[in-house]
Amino acid sequence: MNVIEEVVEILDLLYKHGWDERNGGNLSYIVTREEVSEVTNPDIVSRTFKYNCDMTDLIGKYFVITASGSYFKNMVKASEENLGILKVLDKNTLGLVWGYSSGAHPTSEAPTHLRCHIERLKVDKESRLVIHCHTTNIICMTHICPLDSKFFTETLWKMQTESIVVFPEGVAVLPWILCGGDLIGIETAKLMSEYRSVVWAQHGLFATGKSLDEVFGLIETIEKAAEIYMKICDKKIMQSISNDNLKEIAVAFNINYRKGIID
Ligand code: 2HA
Ligand code: ZN
Repeated sequence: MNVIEEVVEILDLLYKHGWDERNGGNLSYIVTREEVSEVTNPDIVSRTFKYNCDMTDLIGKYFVITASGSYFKNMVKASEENLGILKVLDKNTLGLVWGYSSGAHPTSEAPTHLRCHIERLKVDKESRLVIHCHTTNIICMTHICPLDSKFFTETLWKMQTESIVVFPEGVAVLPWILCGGDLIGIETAKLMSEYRSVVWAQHGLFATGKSLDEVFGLIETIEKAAEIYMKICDKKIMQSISNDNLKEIAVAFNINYRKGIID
């Protein structure tokens, strides 16, 4: 499979899980020149897009980025319309080398994605992927829980044994902020220096990582924990995972979990 086929497979799965209705969600994925060459000539730029965010750290890199207004539902049948491959040409410019065949441009969240990549690459040189999606139960939690990273982290860790193994750094939470703008991008990117996932209140999730499988798995695990929470939050609890249980998991799996949550 080439990178476009790999990305389409994940976007289709996100759609089928119900996390990307209509034009909800977006993705950006760093791909190598060799991977781009399997799809198109990496040196022919057909259009450019200007941004006022500073992309100096990303110059020369290629990205697969979902199109503005694209429906994940349609990715399999119309990937060339709904996806683009772009090269960071200079500090403020993306150049299109493939895709957006109906004249589209990158997702409105592109500057947020690029800011997140810059922060993640500072702490993890192998980081490649940012996915934004509208995970139902995480959104539910932001209506009824305190919008506090510590609360979300502890609660999600305690919903199932796997949580602390999959996201030992926890999850960060932002209050409601207008999407598509600079402020939400700057605030999300700041949190990305410590977290791979950031919850947007009443909106969804931003998740990052090294590979399509890793990030999809992170989203699935966080959303599964949130689903369990939503199913039991109004029930009488007979027993749950204790702080000591979590510490036992951490020792057994050699997990360096975020301190200050359960200790
Ligand atoms: O692309 O999800 O946050 C549509 C969105 C904006
Ligand atoms: Zn969204």
